[in-house]
Amino acid sequence: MDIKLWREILYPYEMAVDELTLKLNNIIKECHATGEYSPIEMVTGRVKKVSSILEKCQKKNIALNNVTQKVEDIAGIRIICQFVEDIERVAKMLESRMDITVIHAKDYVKNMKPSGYRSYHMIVEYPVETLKGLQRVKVEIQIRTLAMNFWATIEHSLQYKYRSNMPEHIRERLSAASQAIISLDSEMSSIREEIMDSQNSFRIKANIVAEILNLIQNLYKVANKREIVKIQDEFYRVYKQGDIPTLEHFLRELDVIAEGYRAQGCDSHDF
Ligand code: 0O2
Repeated sequence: MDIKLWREILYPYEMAVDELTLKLNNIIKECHATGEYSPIEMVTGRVKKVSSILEKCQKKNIALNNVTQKVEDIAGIRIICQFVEDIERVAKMLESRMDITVIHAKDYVKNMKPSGYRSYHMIVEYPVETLKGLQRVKVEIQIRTLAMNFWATIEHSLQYKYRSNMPEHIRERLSAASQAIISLDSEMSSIREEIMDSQNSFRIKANIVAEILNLIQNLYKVANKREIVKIQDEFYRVYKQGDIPTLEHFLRELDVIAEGYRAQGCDSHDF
């Protein structure tokens, strides 16, 4: 197959990876904007290199004209979560999406691989609009915790280094490390509520402060300078106190002032 043909084959996969990465990142953004906890911490994506596709075809005896049917991870998305509990939540979220059709899933979290590898895998179909029309491409979505990802990344590079000859003592140490990862994940899960609470109040506070600063900025354009200085001093005083109810109360008061000036809707794009 010549390079041009590979480019044509891989282009829809690139579109799928770009679109899914954007959409999944938007879930994180939406959660942050609404002050909700995001079960997704981070998203990455890649299209498999031609050399790796060829290697896989050789290993699995796949004819090149069957590549798109038989190689299911040409497009890959990796979703990283903070807690083990988030993995199932994210998987359910994906299953219920209109733009994704789940073909099959493998749960290596419940059924750890002999290597110690843990992750939840989904092979899905995702439609992309290309110049040739609608194409449904397969995408492998891997969902795992930060700790699982740390282990898998290290193990993957060691696999690459040793190929099929990984020394027994390294294998044993990786296996011990994977047990440590299980303990770490379960320890984190046990204090999950506490961690989530503190992250949540940090986000809520950041959102309120952003709204306050936005209103003050809008008032700058319409209110008299002495009043603005007074509002700013009051904001610094309230901000130093740091508690959410006081900040919320200040925001409500500021809202009333802004309403008086009709300054709520002014945005910074106004010339
Ligand atoms: P790469 O280089 O990451 O792309 P498949 O090989 O996908 O056709 P298989 O082996 O049944 O079929 O799929 P599986 O087991 O779900 O593995 C798919 C991917 O999961 C792998 O892709 C790896 O990315 C990851 N994976 C699976 N097992 C391990 C493991 O023991 N250690 C690590 N670090 N990753 C693993 P590739 O193509 O094998 O590799």
